[in-house]
Parts: sequence; structure tokens; C-alpha cells
Amino acid sequence: MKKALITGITGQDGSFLAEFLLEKGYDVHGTIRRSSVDFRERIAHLEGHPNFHLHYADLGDSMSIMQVVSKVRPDEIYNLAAQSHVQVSFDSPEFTADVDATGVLRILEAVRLCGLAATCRIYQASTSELYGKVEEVPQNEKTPFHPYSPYAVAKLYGFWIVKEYREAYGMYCCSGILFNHESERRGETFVTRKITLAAARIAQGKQEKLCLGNLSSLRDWGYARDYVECMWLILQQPEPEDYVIATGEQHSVREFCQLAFRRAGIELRFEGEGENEKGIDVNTGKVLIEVSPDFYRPTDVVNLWGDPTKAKQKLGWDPTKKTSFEQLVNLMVDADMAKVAVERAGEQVKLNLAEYLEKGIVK
Ligand code: NDP
Ligand code: GDR
Repeated sequence: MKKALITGITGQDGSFLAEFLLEKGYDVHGTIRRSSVDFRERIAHLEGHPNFHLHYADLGDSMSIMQVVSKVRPDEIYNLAAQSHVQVSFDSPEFTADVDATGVLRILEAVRLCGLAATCRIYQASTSELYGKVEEVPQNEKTPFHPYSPYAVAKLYGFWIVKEYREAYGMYCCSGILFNHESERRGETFVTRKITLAAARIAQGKQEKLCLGNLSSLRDWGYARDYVECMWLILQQPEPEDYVIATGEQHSVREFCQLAFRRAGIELRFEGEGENEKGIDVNTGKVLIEVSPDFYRPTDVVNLWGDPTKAKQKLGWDPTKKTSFEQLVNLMVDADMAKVAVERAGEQVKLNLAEYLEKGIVK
């Protein structure tokens, strides 16, 4: 039985990858961090599985990484752990650099020092943010990088140190340069999930309006569940190489809003420009979306569009057979509509109970 170690197993991608590898028959080990509240929601359904194991480790703590690598002695490591929010990286640049840049080095060195350099394959979660300010579209493995946030600069170090260990020590380590991928498990402060959750809340009368930043930003959005298979495929190739994973399609934040609100039963029209742009309900005339400079970034990446030709040829990646943009938006909105409906039902139960207690109907 092959052993995989996933850092960042509690995150969106980590949880899907753990499911995928368990189905493939792997013994799956994941790293978690101690927290005063429970952040294991995305993997709660896997706990108790005989091939699923969790270990405490932090990418900022070499000793914890050495411990887990030497204990598990994995065949494959998927380094997904990161401070992954681009806007947050402007507020916490040093922490982001420590985890997203030096953290990668700590993993590579742990593998080497534990004598696993010749046997352990390493996947590094690189990102389309590396292209940053680049104006060439679409972007492929040969497009030069121009990182445009503390997050992207840290990830650039991660990309290069992985390449360096491959060339210096002959290690099987590679990067997946993944474009944005989303899901019903996406963190609630990333733009797609922020939109789908707001659409569901507004449609069910639980929120008045949604404030966003740059509505014109363009992204190549795919479905996270589809993308984790590529992480695995990248590590199954005869030679270690870096790959762009993307859908090859580009959409704006505004377009995402339009489709998401439509799925929630609200037709929007957009009026105005820049900070004055608004998303208006065509039936009621109510302003539902406003632009707030609070969500602008000091430097923003506005034109990402991936060219996954290499992945198509070498990995057999076929985005046309995967979840489409519209399907992605729909599945996210449907999940959030259900979540909000459950929350409302819970609130109603509490209200009823309070009323029954007050009236003495229940004691
Ligand atoms: P999430 O933010 O959902 O998950 C990040 C994970 O990293 C969480 O499990 C988090 O743990 C963990 N983590 C954060 N800091 C540390 C630390 N110091 N030590 C150990 N673990 C830590 O990200 P995604 O699942 O979306 O992304 C996975 C990876 O892929 C990230 O590296 C991201 O940068 C990269 N990426 C993501 C893309 C996307 O579109 N989703 C695209 C390209 C790259 P905790 O739960 O305790 O916070
Ligand atoms: P990104 O994702 O920065 O691409 O990083 P995010 O969803 O945060 O932003 C996408 C674009 O939307 C614009 N935007 C807003 N973004 C957020 N978060 N909140 C808003 O209110 C808002 N309004 C507009 C942003 O300016 C941006 O242009 C994600 C992360 O998963 C990274 O870890 C990963 O490496 C990249 O995707 C690929």
C-alpha cells in the first residue's frame, strides 16, 4: 500500500485529495495544526477510516516536519499547506513568506535528511499567481513570471527551490501551476464563495447586499475536485516536470455574479463604472452589489487565462469532459442555498422553542 502525506489536508484541496487517494487505496496521512476551535469540518467525514491518519505539524516548524516525515516515510508528499489568501498576504507578508516559501524548503530538506530523496515524490502547490502582472495570454509553462503580491513572491521561491532540488539532488519533485479552482468547500473569503453564499443569503432574505472589489478581474476557474486528480497524475509520470492545470476559459468576477444570482433566482443588471458600479435586481430595482475599495489590493492580478496544452498531451487532462464554468457556479450556489436553508430552519426551531418555553408549553 502506497503512503501519501498531505500538508494542508484541512483545506479545500487537501480534503478532496484525501478522498481521491483513499479511493485509490493509499494510506493517507495529513498534517493538522492545533487550533482553539475545530477547523476539521472538511475532513470530518474521513476520520475513523482505517487508512486515514492525522499528525500535528506546522510548515513554520522544521522539527515538526522532520518528525512527521521520519515517522510516516511517505512515498508521495503533496505540499498543499499555505497561507493561501492573496489579500491577506499584504497584511501578513512575513508569515506568508515563512510558510509559503521557507516552508517548502523545510519539506524538501526533511525528505533529504530522512534519507528519502531517492524514493519520495513531492508535489508542490504552485499557482497561476506566479504570472501576476504578465500581459501575455494565455499563460503556459514557458510564460515568464511576474509575481504581484507577497503571496506570489513567496510561491515563486517555492517553485524555484523545488526546481533546484530536482536539478541539484535528482529528486522527483515538481510543481503543478494550478489556476483558480473552486468548490462548495472553498473558503468563504475567496471571491467565488463570497458571491455564492451572498446570493443564497440575499435570495432567502438573510442579507441585504454584497460588497466586492474589482468586478472586472478575469480568472480561469475550474472545479477543485477535478483538479486534485491532476496533482496525483503529475506524480505518476516517468520524469518529474512542472505542469499548468487550467480550463483554458476566462470569465470576469462580474460574470460569476450574474450567473450565481441567476441560479439563486435573481436577475442582475450592472450599471456604472469602477467604484460606482452597482449590481441591481432587474425586478425590484434594489441595489444588491456594491463596489468597496476595502476589497481592492495594492497590486491586483487581473488577467489570468491558462493554456493547459502540455497537461492535455502528457496527463490526458481534458477540461471539456470536466465540470464546466456554469456547472461550477450552479453546484456552489445549490450547496449554499441548502446551507442557508438549514441555518434558517435551525433559527426557526430556536425561536419556536423560546416561544414554547415562554408560554409554558414546554418546560
Ligand atoms: P486553503 O486555504 O483552503 O487550505 C490551506 C491549508 O494550509 C489548510 O489546511 C491550512 O490549515 C494549511 N496551513 C496554513 N498555514 C499552515 C502552516 N503554517 N502549517 C501547516 N499548515 C498550514 O487552500 P486551498 O486548498 O485552496 O489550496 C491548497 C494549496 O494550493 C495552497 O498552497 C494554495 O496556495 C495553492 N493553490 C490554490 C489554488 C486555488 O485556486 N485553490 C490555485 C493554485 C494554488 P488550517 O486549516 O489549519 O488553516
Ligand atoms: P485569487 O482569488 O486572488 O485569484 O487567489 P480571490 O478569489 O481572492 O480573488 C480573485 C479576484 O477577485 C477579485 N475580487 C475579490 N476577491 C476577494 N477575495 N474578495 C472580494 O470581495 C473581491 N472582489 C473582487 C480579486 O481582486 C481578484 O482579482 C486564489 C487563491 O486560492 C490562491 O491561493 C491561488 O494561488 C490563486 O487563486 C490561483
